[in-house]
Amino acid sequence: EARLTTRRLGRAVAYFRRLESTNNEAKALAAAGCPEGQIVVAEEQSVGRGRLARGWFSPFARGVWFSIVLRPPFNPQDAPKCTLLAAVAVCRAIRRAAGVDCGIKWPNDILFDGKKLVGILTEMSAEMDAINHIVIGIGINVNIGADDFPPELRSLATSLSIAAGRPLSRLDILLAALEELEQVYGQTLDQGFAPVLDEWRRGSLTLGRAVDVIGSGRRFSGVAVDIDADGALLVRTDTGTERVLAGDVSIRPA
Ligand code: BT5
Repeated sequence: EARLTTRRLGRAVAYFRRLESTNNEAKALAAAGCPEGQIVVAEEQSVGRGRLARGWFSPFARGVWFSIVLRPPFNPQDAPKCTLLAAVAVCRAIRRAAGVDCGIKWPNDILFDGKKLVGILTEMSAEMDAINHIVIGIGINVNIGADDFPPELRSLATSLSIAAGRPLSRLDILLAALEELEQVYGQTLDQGFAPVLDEWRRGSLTLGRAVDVIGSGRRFSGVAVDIDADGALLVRTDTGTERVLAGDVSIRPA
């Protein structure tokens, strides 16, 4: 029987059959003063959200669709790194609970076999120069067959059951994710972001690759050389090094 071993994350659980978006519900709970570590889980999202008003396919009982409320003592500028933190933790969880080795595409995609397995959406509420709360929304495709994805996602998306070749327990995946998130978050509170950034670099599919970048109204190509202390992607172009704090990156085929 599965048992949650965390102390803080996932001790308060709001569970729903169907929500528009777990991030929306988590933001409402956070604004109403819920404890740090509160999670919101839904079996299905009717309006699951990606970044920039994009959608997230969230079919009933086929994935782990959840959000976590954190109240970290970080600066607002540290918020983008919380996405990297979550990606590192979820990669660990997937390796441990499903035996699947995945890679991270900057900033928020976890890929297997070049296709998206997990999406992460971090949203922050800050006042003055302090974070009020951060909501990290995580969508993990678990038991979704290749033919179950809508046609437009078939060449882009994959699931743990496809990767592992067998169905998996969604509860096991959720518990492992909460445990790894608590561990990585605790480590970051103690030691700062350097260990997370290093683990992110080791798990990265983006570094060292030729990339096309679209972000902040710009569009350019280059080679992704590193991430900086803010978690921004550094891309070497013909004319210099560009710093990308938010945007979309596509990796050129090798
Ligand atoms: C993301 O955005 O990848 C963030 C996804 C976050 C989803 C979680 S689920 C729990 C929480 N509640 C929410 O409402 N959201 C969070 P982005 O990088 O913008 O990627 C979005 C793109 O991924 C879409 O435009 C599709 O191309 C693709 N996509 C949509 N659903 C997918 C799925 N289930 N699996 C793989 N790719 C998908």
